[in-house]
Amino acid sequence: MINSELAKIFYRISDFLSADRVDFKPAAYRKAALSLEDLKEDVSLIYKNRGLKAVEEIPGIGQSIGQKIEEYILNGRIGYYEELKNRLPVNWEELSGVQGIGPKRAKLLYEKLGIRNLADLEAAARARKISALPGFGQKSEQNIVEGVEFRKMSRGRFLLGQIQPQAEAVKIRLESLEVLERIDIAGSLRRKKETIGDVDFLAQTTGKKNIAAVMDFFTGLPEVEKIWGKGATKSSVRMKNGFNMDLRILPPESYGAALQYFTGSKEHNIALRRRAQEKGYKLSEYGLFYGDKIIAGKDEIEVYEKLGLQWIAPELRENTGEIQAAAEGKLPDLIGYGDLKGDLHCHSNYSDGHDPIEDIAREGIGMGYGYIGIADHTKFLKVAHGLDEAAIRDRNLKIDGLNAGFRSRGIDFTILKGCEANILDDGSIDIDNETLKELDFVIAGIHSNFHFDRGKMTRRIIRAMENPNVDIISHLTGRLLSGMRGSKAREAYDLDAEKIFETSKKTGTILEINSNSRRLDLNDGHIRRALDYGIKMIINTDAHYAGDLRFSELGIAQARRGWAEKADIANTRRLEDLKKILKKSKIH
Ligand code: DGT
Ligand code: CA
Ligand code: CA
Repeated sequence: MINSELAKIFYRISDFLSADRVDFKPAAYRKAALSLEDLKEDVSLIYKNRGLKAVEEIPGIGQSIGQKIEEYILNGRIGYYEELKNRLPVNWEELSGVQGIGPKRAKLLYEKLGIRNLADLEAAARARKISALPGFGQKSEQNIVEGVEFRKMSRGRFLLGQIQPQAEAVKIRLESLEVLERIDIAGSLRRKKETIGDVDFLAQTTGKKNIAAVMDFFTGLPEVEKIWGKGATKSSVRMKNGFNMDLRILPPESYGAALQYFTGSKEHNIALRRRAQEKGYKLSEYGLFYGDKIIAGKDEIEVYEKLGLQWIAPELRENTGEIQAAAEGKLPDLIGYGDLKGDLHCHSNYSDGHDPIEDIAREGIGMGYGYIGIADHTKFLKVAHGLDEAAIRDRNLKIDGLNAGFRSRGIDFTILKGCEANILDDGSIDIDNETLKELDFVIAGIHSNFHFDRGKMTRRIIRAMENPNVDIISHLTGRLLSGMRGSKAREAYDLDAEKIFETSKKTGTILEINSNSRRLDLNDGHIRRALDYGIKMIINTDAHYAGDLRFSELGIAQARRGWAEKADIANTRRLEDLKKILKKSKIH
């Protein structure tokens, strides 16, 4: 599909135009880019089959952009875009990934200091040349240094939520090959790490002809952009979306050992090999050996068993104590992917969500849930159409009506009335307590002033937790991972997590595990630490579309990576039991 290539170009054009401080046009190009990303049909096919007119009729496109699409389809380039690029010849991909660098600043940095890329930017910031420029100061110079560091760290990785569906789709197509006896996803994707470097497939088949057929199919996938290598045991490709995939072919006798090896992590494997050595064995991707004799290899479970270990779920394989726990038979009984009974963080079209409450409820019912909670933004967040007290009450009536409808039709499903209120600078909440009390639950989150220092930020959140009407804190650390659309990363707020966990324990405030692929906040490390405190957590999706409820899978993966069990997660409970831990100040 050229839709995503074109979308990328239009995002760029939009950025170039805003660097030039042009009005309106940047928004038009962004809109076109978004529309192309959502378009199911390949725009070049629309053009081919139904002509330019049909392209221009796509929402957000119109005549001028339509012609540029035509130009790209016919010539593989857009003159207007080339011209803009020549005027500002910087590596925008690199620069825009740095926190605090927008198009206007990039232009200024290029014109005044000749900064074209990340290396130039870092050098200039370290040489203190940036703070002297108009509109920059020492603080923003320091931020740039930190932003560059952070950007370097996260470069070249992709979000789990972006890669997983694409890898699953490829897997399904490979499964359709009759000559394939087995196919598995290994690597960080099997471990459900929040970001993925590349996708690792393992497959089982035998015979030259069959292997060649599988490799032809794999390297011939329509999404493949470049073939790095193609052989009898391994092929590697780059996909049009920018990520790499490896496929390894294995014989049945060592398939399990290879699955273990290529699932990693490297650290887990090193520790496991050491354990094998201590027992007088040798472990490799070919099997577990005693001298020349293979004692395990066919099945992964057997490899662990022969090493005196319980089978370890891939999400735990990071060498953070899982091998010891497996040896003692003390691995956690992890929360399962089907264990959630509801989702409390859904935005409806009363605020900035896309869908009406009834559609979100229908999706929840379809997922087998017993309840969902509507947590619309509140008034401080104007960009998200935040609701004031009166609007909340108005929406509550609507929910009461829908619930009455479920009861009268004998549907065992409840919509809970909630909100995602804002934690203001001093830790107070932007909705009055009387209104909060009328709700079934209250989420509070930070949506402004992310840069507070550690003490101030920690006090701010603690004060919110001490409000008896606040049940849940959403996305505690505010970190954002950078996505494939080049969306910016944001570092976690500077806060004292230990103090917050203590307060959570004391006040009974539940901490959210936000399932959004860019957030996954709490992260795995925090989840594990929270368990030490015995804090309750909840897995929410922060859905802005009804379909987003499905992303709970990512939050569950994160919870499993944090060693969480079913009982640790509030929304594995049935509604009656959940209610007992909500509204912590109220007697039910
Ligand atoms: P990624 O792709 O960066 O997200 O992370 P992984 O874990 O998928 O790493 P990758 O694709 O380089 O390799 C897949 C697995 O293969 C890795 O998790 C463990 C295993 N592996 C690869 N190279 C080594 C190595 O040098 N030593 C050991 N012990 N294992 C390795
Ligand atoms: Ca990998
Ligand atoms: Ca790999």
